[in-house]
Amino acid sequence: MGAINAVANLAVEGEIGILILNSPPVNALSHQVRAAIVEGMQLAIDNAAIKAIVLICEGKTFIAGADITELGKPPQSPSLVEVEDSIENSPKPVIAAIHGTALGGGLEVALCCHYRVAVPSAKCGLPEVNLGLLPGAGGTQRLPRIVGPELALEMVTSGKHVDAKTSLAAGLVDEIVPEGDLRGGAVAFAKKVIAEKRPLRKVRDLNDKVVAARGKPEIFAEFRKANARRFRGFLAPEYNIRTIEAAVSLPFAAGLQLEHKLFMELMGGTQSAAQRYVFFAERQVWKIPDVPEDTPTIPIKKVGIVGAGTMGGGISMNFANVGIPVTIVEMKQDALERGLGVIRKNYERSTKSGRLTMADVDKRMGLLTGTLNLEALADCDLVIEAIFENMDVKKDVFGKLDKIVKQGAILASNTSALDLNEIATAVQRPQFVIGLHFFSPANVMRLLEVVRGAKTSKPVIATSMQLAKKIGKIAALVGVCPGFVGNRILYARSLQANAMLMEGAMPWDIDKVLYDFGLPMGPFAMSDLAGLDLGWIKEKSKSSTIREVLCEKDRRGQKTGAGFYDYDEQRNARPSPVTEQIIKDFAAKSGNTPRKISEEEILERCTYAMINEGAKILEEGIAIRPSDIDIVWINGYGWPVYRGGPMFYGDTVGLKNVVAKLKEYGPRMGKDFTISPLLEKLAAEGRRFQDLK
Ligand code: 3H9
Repeated sequence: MGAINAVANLAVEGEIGILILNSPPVNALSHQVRAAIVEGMQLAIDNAAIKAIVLICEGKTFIAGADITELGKPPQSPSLVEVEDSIENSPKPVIAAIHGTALGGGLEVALCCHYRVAVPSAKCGLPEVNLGLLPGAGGTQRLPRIVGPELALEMVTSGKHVDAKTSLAAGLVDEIVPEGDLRGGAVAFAKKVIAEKRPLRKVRDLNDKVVAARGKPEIFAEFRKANARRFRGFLAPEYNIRTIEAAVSLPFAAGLQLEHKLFMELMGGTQSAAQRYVFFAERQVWKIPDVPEDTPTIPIKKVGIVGAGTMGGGISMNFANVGIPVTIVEMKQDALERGLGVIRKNYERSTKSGRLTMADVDKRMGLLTGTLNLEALADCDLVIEAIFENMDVKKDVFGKLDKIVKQGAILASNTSALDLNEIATAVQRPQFVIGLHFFSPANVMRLLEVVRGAKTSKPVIATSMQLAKKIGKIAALVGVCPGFVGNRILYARSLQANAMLMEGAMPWDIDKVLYDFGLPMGPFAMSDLAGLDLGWIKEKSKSSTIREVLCEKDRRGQKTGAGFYDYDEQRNARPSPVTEQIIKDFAAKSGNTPRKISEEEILERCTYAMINEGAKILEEGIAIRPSDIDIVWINGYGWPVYRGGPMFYGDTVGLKNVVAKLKEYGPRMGKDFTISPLLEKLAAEGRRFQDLK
């Protein structure tokens, strides 16, 4: 076996040369890996004993793409295209041997091999779109030539990984070889290629499938239409579609040229910069500086949930989904039955879309036990309290749980705003108390804010983070403050939105700006969805706020057919003259002279107030890093990923500009508004949040 460089070897087995890459963690196409492939190919070609070449990887996966850390930096030779040429133009057949995932540039390299074999668990994909990119090394031109434009469109715009069986059926993979013996299977396949004198098949020369789609623009028109909602605001999906169109309508070389041009355009834009940042942010968020990876964890074999309402039910589903039994406690039998009924209905809805079978539903429901007896939680390893937001009631429940639940178990609260440290005073084991703030609907939303109390122990934190991963959430560790990270920033935004109502803007003016910015909805549409009567008590209502007046008029949001907006039967919103009058009356009382507020001002005041609040959160150590705040807002509130989260957006706009604008708006920002010293400091130094280490 001959070493090529630190990340590759060339082994010779009879007539087969085996080029083995070993560059953990994912064999990404770093400069070193690229150099190794070019050199290894040359060595194999020069070796007269070798008749065919197998390209295979050590470790957990085949090449998972270009090295994302190198993207955007000055190119270093050999380029990926040179690597591909060295394979595709080889006079000896090259076989890609795939395990794990062949992704992005990795699949593009495999597509330059003459044949591909894979183990049954392998997956192939072109996920560049998730980085705001398109496959820039020929993938957009080669993939449709193998699998046809329809599947290619789906793959490049969704980034989804296709399993080995589907890959085989689509022609992407030529043979499935036994799991656990990829090398043996690939060598056997290579021998067959030699024995049968199979040709040096180049994907670039396959034209049948693209020719068949020529002159059928409806393929693309329909695809665009069907996915318009999913693609809203994103550049990359449309660019990807154009490259597949080019594969169909242009010769290979011209298609490649367009691919390169569009790739470079995306690469230089802010959307891709944001999405690449988010890729790493999603991986960083799990790393807690003072809770090392080897921190012991508590096995969670049984979970208890207090409260079978919307939150309790949704939370329970997360655990049942991964096979963990859950005991749900309610106060009254009818509430318990209602809660369990809602869970079943939610599951049954998934059978309609084909995501679950009825057997799956029964299995999951079988893991849920309802009871009116708190004592039934005695042997749980984790109990999550999910009752309404009232400190006294929560403390009472925690006090009881402390006496009932076995020692060593975690006692968690799903509070979205209350002081976790105060809740922890109700128990004798505050080190076992933590906040697990799920977002509604808890069975759907990906975000989990894990709230660290002053006394929460490291194993309890480590366990919570590990469990979050297990149930498919993305968890951000945050500290205790009103509203934690997500809702605290939301509050800063709503102060601005409400203030602007008093200055002359209407809810729909503000919502439109934020929707156009890329959020799923603005603050007023969101309030209507959540219900305006959250925390509203009829008897105490004194017509003192817009919200109170709306509730008094039974405009309590979507559920009553009216809130800030009027709703039709299909819940389509339209501006409401009633709301408009209420707002105008309040504005008149406030003494403001109404003015036309520009879209720019609406956007800046809302988003810059958020950035400012985020900076305060960092100053106070409530979030570990700016990118954690971005993860919260992307996954909990639908901040558009192509804008990278509020903190990244601040960096994009330039913190100097943010501060200058906040100062310009001055008193309009509110009498209690202050600029974060950290934000001012970074702005003055010309630094970004990303520069904070
Ligand atoms: C591309 O190919 C462009 C070309 O078309 C054109 C070029 C001209 N580079 O996710 P994990 C790191 S664009 C650098 O936790 P898993 C990751 O940060 C690329 N680093 O593991 C993490 O580091 P750390 C298209 C990468 O088992 C560690 O590896 N390809 C890369 O859950 C482990 O990652 C993609 O977009 C990379 N390409 O999942 C694929 N990939 O430990 C991106 C990973 O320090 N990768 N790292 O936090 C993935 O989807 C997943 O990593 C994978 C493994 C499924 C492979």
